[in-house]
Amino acid sequence: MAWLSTEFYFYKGSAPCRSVWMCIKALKVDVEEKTVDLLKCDNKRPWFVRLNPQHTVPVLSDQGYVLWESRAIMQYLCNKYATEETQHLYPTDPEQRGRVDRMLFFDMGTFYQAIKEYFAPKLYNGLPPDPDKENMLKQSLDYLDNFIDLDQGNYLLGDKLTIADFALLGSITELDALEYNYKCYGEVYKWSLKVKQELPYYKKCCTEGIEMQKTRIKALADEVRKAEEKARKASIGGKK
Ligand SMILES: N[C@@H](CCC(=O)N[C@@H](CS)C(=O)NCC(=O)O)C(=O)O
Repeated sequence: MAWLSTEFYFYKGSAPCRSVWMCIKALKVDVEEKTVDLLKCDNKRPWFVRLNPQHTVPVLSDQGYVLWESRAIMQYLCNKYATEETQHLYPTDPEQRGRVDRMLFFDMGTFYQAIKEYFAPKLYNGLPPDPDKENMLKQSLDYLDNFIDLDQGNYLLGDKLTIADFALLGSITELDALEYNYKCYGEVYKWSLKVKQELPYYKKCCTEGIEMQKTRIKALADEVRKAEEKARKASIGGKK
């Protein structure tokens, strides 16, 4: 019965969806996976806008309780479904939790924001990224690089995997889809490689989505290139 089930509305090509999906897998929560195809504008259909008036994915509907915003969903899922074994994902100790929250806010307000702003022309209009915004992205990668101390453990906050790893790794997968080279940020690169290799669900939750996003970005750029070519030919009186 739908009301009693836990549904996860998502699109593989969306970075925040990939973060939540990894969290669902880590917690072993039994969800019904419901694809909302952004390319078909499923998120603008009345049934979905009734669910989430902001029409974004991911959305979780847990026995009728509806939540959107990826980081809030991960916090909720841990609060509700973490066991002794998975408690480390969102620790209850105030100081440890504070550090996780700090990274979630850093991801939302600084890192993912910088990716979105720099790549907005490419993501939405098939144009090169905005050079005026590149420093913002470089600076946030620099911050992240300094936050990570792999001597303390393989994860963002030391020796325990937390939802901060899922959030930031989700953002990193967006950089992967955009084919942005972050190898020069040594700690970021090493951390991301380690968690990608270690998480048994990384491939399922991320690989196909990254490829989908790459394909969409390429198709958009091709469209723009063809339109420009057509306009150029028309302006010099060439044949169509
Ligand atoms: N801050 C939100 C961002 C969600 C978001 O913007 N999702 C995009 C896909 S990556 C979306 O659904 N866009 C469709 C729309 O805004 O209509 C989160 O982390 O969940």
